[in-house]
Amino acid sequence: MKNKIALITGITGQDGSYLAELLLKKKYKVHGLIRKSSSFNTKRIDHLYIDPHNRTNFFLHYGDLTDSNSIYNLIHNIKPNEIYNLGAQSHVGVSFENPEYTAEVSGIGTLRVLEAMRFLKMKNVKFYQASTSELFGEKYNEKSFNEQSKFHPKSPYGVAKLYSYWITSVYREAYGLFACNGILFNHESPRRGETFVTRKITRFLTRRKLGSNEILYLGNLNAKRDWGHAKDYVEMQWRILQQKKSEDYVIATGATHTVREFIVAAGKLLNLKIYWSGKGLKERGYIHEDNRKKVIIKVDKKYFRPNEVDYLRGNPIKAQKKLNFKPKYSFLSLVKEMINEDLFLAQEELNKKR
Ligand code: NAP
Ligand code: F7E
Repeated sequence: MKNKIALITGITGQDGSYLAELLLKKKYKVHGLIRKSSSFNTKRIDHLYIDPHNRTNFFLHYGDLTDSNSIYNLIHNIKPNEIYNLGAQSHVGVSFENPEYTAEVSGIGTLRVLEAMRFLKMKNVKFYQASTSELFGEKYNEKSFNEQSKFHPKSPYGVAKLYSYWITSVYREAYGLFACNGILFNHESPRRGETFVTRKITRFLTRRKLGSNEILYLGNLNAKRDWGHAKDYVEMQWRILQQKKSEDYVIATGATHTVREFIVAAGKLLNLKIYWSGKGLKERGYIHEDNRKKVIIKVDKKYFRPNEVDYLRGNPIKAQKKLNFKPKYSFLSLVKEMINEDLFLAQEELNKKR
């Protein structure tokens, strides 16, 4: 049997790196779109790279989701069987600062890929769109969100992704493309970008454990998120494209936790008991150390968004039934893995300084 060929946009990101590993294990030829950057941006996939002068199933190509020609040429040249569109300006907070760029990449970028597929008459190619729980910004008398829930994005990122969601659905209906949306709730891992809240917390607490005296500044501690593990979720991205019919799926754990709960759980794993005092911008997180109360966490309004999604909890019943979705990680095993890997990193940093 010939190896299947996959194209991944966003291959240098958290999900792209895990998905590439998964597909290589399944004997795919994996092609990734990477952006030109003045410093290295391939840290998460360096372990997969083999000089193409040698035998390899892993190939990287320069391109950009804002550049139609680079996308068209790439798809034309590699003739993929599956396209995973994971590339995005994916930070919700940053999308308020760079709304136009976010729309270009996370919205119109999707159209560029779909248009290339349409021009090239690629009806047998399967397309996965990285949709998001940020489409649901508002709770309408429901405890959890499913594929039928009403969308109400609250950020330029959410609106860009809403465009991508609908254009994927329109190309499926209008041109018969096999195009699917995976509506994924937050998923984390030791490879999560360091400015997302979970990683910011695990990086900080592990350094603190090893003696750092920094303070962690955070925004909304009451926001609730449904946090899963990226490894479990990329497996579902693949399964969505292995179905007979192209459909949209919610992928979530079905549980939700506040940011504060994440901090407490992470602290506990490091034997750091965190106490809280004050409210709103005056809230502080502290520990007892050397018989003294030491403040280690403060709230800074800089990290609040102009518009916040307060509550996210997904309902993954469809994925459980049709994709046999059974995540391997629990909330606690996710936090534990992040803490363990960041503790290792923090120790390495310390060793370098000595
Ligand atoms: P991530 O770590 O931020 O990775 C984003 C990827 O997109 C990176 O490879 C980045 O390249 C690339 N990218 C950014 N701008 C680009 C451009 N102009 N052209 C081409 N590529 C570009 O995101 P992630 O957490 O892996 O998420 C993967 C996808 O799922 C994203 O679309 C995200 O919006 C979506 N999503 C994520 C979650 C989650 O909780 N993680 C949940 C739902 C949906 P550089 O490395 O060069 O920056
Ligand atoms: O924020 C609050 C923040 O930036 C989570 C992206 O992958 O998931 C991600 O978006 C919550 C929010 O993720 C800080 O206000 C408090 O309520 O880790 P985050 P996100 O915004 O949920 C969705 C599903 C995606 O699709 C996105 O691509 O934590 N929060 N204090 C903070 N957040 C950050 N980043 N930094 C803080 O200091």
